[in-house]
Amino acid sequence: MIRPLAALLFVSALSPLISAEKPNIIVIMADDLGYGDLGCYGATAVKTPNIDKLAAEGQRFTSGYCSASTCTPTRFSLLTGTYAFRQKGTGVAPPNGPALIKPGTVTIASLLKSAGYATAVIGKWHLGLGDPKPDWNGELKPGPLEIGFDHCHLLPTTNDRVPQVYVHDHRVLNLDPKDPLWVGDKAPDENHPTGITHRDTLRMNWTHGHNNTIHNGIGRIGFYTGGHAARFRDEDLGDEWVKRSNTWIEAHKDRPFFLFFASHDIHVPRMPHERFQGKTPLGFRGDCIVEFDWCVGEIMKTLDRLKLTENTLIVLCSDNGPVLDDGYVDGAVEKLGSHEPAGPFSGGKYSVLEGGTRTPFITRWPGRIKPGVSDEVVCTVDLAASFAALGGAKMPDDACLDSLNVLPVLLGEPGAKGRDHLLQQDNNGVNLGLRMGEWKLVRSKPQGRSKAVVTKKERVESGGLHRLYHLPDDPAELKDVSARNPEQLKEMIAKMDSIVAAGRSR
Ligand code: NG6
Ligand code: CA
Repeated sequence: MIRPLAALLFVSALSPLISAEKPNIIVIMADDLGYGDLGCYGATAVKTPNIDKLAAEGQRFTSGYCSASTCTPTRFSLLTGTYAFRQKGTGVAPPNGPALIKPGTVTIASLLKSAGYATAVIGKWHLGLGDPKPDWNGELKPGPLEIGFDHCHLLPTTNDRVPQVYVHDHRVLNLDPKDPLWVGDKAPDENHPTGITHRDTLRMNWTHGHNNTIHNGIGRIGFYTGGHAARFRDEDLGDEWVKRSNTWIEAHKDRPFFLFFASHDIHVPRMPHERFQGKTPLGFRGDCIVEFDWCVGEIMKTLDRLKLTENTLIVLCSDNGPVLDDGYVDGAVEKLGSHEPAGPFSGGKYSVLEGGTRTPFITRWPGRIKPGVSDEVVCTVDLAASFAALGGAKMPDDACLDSLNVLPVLLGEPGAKGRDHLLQQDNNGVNLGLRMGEWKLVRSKPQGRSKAVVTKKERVESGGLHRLYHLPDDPAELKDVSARNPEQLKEMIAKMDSIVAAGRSR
């Protein structure tokens, strides 16, 4: 696309590296979406025509990963380009958690901003706000705006964690000062209705946790009061992300932009809009996949309408593998049938088996990418370095410590090589996985251990600490072949240790 000369000159003044070829970039991240959950990855019980179209017009990766098997660490490493286990406290963030990425940190957003991009994040954040905790009735900073985003419109943590309000730039949207918002981890008084005291009134029962404050007839994690005018309905979240994104894209159509579209779908409580309810035989879990696909389609339509499709790179990915019962009774288990959320892999959310982090991964840029399927290894942690290369941003040597520039692979260039190794982690990096070519090493910590480093003594003593799998014969990681491949095992243990100990892998 040729941008008007005046706009070009204006942007050139901001960054000497800008060029007319710079594409817009949209990262669409689903929540808890598994490898097998989309039509283009083999699902038949749920139809995903928009995402399938994206895949047919771009590169579909069979070894595309997120870096962790829960949300917060994957998002931390997507934005910072650094494995989350390197920073303590990056496991699933609580409702009153502080901003985990400190102002001044180089991020995917600050890199692109320095290259002249307009930047925004719309949707789920879950990386904490404020320091040392969020000031829900005041300014919510630091947050995305302090680490490179020009604009944010957020679900602050998760849809199952309180409070159910939107954060718009630095403030809770529609907050009435006469009805202040209070958030805590203990009930504010003994009469506060909870998922335990009022269980029979709930419209979606809980199986574990999720029995604190009730909102929209659903028990949540954590307690809150007030802020009634600011509260959303779960059913409307998808529409909200689309509406806000379309407005922002349209307002920035004349300059390169970077949008992080962070859907809450298909995280619990799964409560799709009424018009998607009952659309699949899989219950609300499947219906939320349909809602997510609809959202993707709406963004695609907006790009078409604004004639931006040709010069926009879309990366579609997930933040961790699938889970069926994540705390609510929503039919996901009972209605599963023959659907395989993790495709051919074992494990899922919370696991370092392939199902935990090998997830859908699609790139489309009609002006540049030839359609195809790629078996090369790429990861969400690589997007920072790859986008820096694409946008012409200079990356300091001491930033994005694990982000590799895999841009040629993302663009489907013939002969381009992806990663030759990738570390995978669970929520806190207690358990690790290492993919190297056809091999996979799994390190499960002895119970009660929480450090990422294992001593030699522990390794010898703990016998079953490491398992080795040969993925082409055994994608489901069922047969430990470490005893038959001592050299391979030794090499991979040494590699895993060195990636952890070196503090960086770039
Ligand atoms: C767990 C929650 C789970 C989900 C997860 C975070 C319980 C019992 N389980 O602690 O429901 O919220 O955290 O999910 O509370 S994530 O996709 O955001 O990482
Ligand atoms: Ca998730």
